[in-house]
Amino acid sequence: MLTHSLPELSYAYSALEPHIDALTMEIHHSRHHQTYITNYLKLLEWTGLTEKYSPEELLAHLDEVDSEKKQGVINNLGGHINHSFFWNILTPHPLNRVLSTSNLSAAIQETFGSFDEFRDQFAAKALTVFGSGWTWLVKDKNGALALRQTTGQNTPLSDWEKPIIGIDVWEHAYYLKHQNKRADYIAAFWNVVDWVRAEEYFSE
Ligand code: MN3
Repeated sequence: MLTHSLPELSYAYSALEPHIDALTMEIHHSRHHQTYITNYLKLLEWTGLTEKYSPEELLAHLDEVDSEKKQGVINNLGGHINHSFFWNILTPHPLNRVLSTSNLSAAIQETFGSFDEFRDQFAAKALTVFGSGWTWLVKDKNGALALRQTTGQNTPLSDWEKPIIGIDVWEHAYYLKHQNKRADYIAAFWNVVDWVRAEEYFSE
């Protein structure tokens, strides 16, 4: 379960090499992700809200946050929730990197026509997020698969949609290795997606 502290990765920073490099992983996790947590904890100091609610619960109780602090909390709490999700949808294990025959693969086939078509549409969305944001495969409120773009650290959870996979396309996620070539980073991402985990999220 997610807490208000930095979750440990289940793999080493270097474990996703050569697809995602160790230095990017280290800075992204230990600095960027940590900073989101530090920032919203500071904003909510003395309010008791982080003792009362888990991160996901807090997202559903933003009405209890002072109006002048709300956007800062949304940005930084979103950063914590999104990055915690992101680390778990990546894997160093070769067997997990394959989408085998499953409920999810059948749903992708049905929704997008084929896996290649899904991948092309997802990649096109990830490529066209303007500025900083994310692209997601989600299960919508009706249980159907859909693609979403979010800006900043907004999360599909705020719209009651369940992320199945997601890619962080903020420059900090790829600039060290790929500079401005976001398409190369998206291409590398497909090599490290944990489809076993995605299947679990889809089936929950
Ligand atoms: Mn990031």
